[in-house]
Amino acid sequence: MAQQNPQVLIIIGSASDKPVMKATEELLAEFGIPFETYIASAHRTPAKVMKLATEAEGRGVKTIIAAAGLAAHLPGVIAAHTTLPIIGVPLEASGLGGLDALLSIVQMPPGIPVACVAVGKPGAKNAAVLAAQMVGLTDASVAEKVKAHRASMAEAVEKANK
Ligand code: RP5
Repeated sequence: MAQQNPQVLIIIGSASDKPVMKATEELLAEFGIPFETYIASAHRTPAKVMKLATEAEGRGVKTIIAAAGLAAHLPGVIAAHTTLPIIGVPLEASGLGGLDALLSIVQMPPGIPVACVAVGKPGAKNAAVLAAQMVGLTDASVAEKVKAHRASMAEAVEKANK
């Protein structure tokens, strides 16, 4: 999905990551946040990853969500090329259940952080919420939508009780 002034970039390591990361796109759209999604791999297309990361701040992007499976170096490599906050989503792409990607993303060296969310679809959703919370720091309409989203979850729990 390409829009004119993206506030958030989603970068996924492979087209095979698209089904899970659809949840991120859906939530960002619900929060009314303009975003763009790219397929770029830290290992297969490193120059493209570097270009996206280095140009993002100048384009007005506030945060980058990076999702990958296996040896998931994508979020860390992006973090190495920009001081924008990076949200990493570990994906399950092997018999290891995503533990490989989780450790690859979360164990960043001091000074170059990646905010790592849960493995798979829960993390894909939380990446969007966390990005919206960041965007909401300077955009009151997004902050309101985040609060409304939280309230709707509470309502859903109460409804389930009835
Ligand atoms: C990672 O390798 C991708 O993010 C994906 O999760 C995994 C498998 O990629 P494909 O072989 O399906 O392209 O880099």
